[in-house]
Amino acid sequence: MGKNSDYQKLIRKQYSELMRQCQEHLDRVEKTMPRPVEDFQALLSERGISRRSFLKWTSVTTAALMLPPMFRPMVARAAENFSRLPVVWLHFAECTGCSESVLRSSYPNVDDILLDTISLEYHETLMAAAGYQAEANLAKAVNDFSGKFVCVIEGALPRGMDGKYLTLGAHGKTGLEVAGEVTSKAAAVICIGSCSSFGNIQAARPNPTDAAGIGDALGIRTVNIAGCPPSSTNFTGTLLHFLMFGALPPLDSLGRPLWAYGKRIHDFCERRPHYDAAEFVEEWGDEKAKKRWCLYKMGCKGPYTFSNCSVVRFNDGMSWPIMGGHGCIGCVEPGFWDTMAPLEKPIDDKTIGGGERTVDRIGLALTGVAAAGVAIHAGLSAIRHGKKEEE
Ligand code: FSX
Ligand code: SF4
Ligand code: F3S
Repeated sequence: MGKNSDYQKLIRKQYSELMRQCQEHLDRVEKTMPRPVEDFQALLSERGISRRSFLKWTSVTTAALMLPPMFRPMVARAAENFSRLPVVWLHFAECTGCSESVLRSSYPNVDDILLDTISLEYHETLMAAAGYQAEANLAKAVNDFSGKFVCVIEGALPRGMDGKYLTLGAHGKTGLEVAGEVTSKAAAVICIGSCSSFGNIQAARPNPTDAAGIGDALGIRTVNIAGCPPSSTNFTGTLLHFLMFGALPPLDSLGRPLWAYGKRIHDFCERRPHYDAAEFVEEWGDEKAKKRWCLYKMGCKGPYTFSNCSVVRFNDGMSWPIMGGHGCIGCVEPGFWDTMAPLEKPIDDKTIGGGERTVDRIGLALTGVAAAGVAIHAGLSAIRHGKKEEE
């Protein structure tokens, strides 16, 4: 009892300290960063989001970020200041699905409206400029906001032939050169999607261009919002955390924010009771599929995958892969095209009993890896952009 209340006191003290840091940081942001172009509350009501829905969103987001309810007003304040954060958004080897999925939405929720207000100083898909003018715009943004902007990167970097498999712009610079120049001036580097995080399809065997994720290609620490494409909530939540504390959230050993990628899909899946009852879909479209039984035998890789997809979902919270009837292919994990193949068959073609034992063994091993990667620094990660530190 005594020990418990000492522990609670310690936690309360740590959270009060964190709150003080958060308030001080937001004061600094409001003093030093450019004023928001639009009034966020006015924008919400213009888009039909009531005050009540916004407050509900702050509760959900605070909980998702693994912060106690006392931080709700801080989440709201960070949202109101979202457009103060200058963002330079680079594209390398990818399909642009990440931009499409997070920046375009038919029925905007609060996360989507936040992304609409993002202060994009440079974004090749959305800007009108091209050629020399685009290069000049990038140089200006990097110069004007040196040390203050967040560099968001989509796409992998081909390293073969000194990076010449991917050249950009009027001067034909390689992706490696552009990424190196811009990230060296950024306050933080956030990789959006599995391509920039881990290389993804570009790096799948036999990887003819020697493509890699940004962290590996440049030897820097990056925050990896993995997924092909990733969820907009995981991206906005990470930016909100950065605005609130001036630091990145705690990450797992793969650079993914723990609040979003800390739990295994298989443990939060609506079909899990069917797995436990050994009720499996055996063929696409069979009676068992209609009953929404477990997709393990159809190759679901939820047992090996860490992400909050079942909670945050996609398409304005409407659905997620398993709800849609297909197994998870492990799109948030490094090298999933190779390590999770065949995508529509269990990795290990064993009997159900053997499969279950394998699943449980692998799941436990992966949980151990994630736990070992947890960085507990009073709720904050000290990891900032920079050269990789000694692990
Ligand atoms: Fe990759 Fe994003 Fe998949 Fe595509 O840019 S994570 S291929 S959805 O678009 O980078
Ligand atoms: Fe859900 Fe897939 Fe696990 Fe089945 S195997 S419970 S469908 S995550
Ligand atoms: Fe990707 Fe699996 Fe989620 S395929 S979107 S990690 S359910």
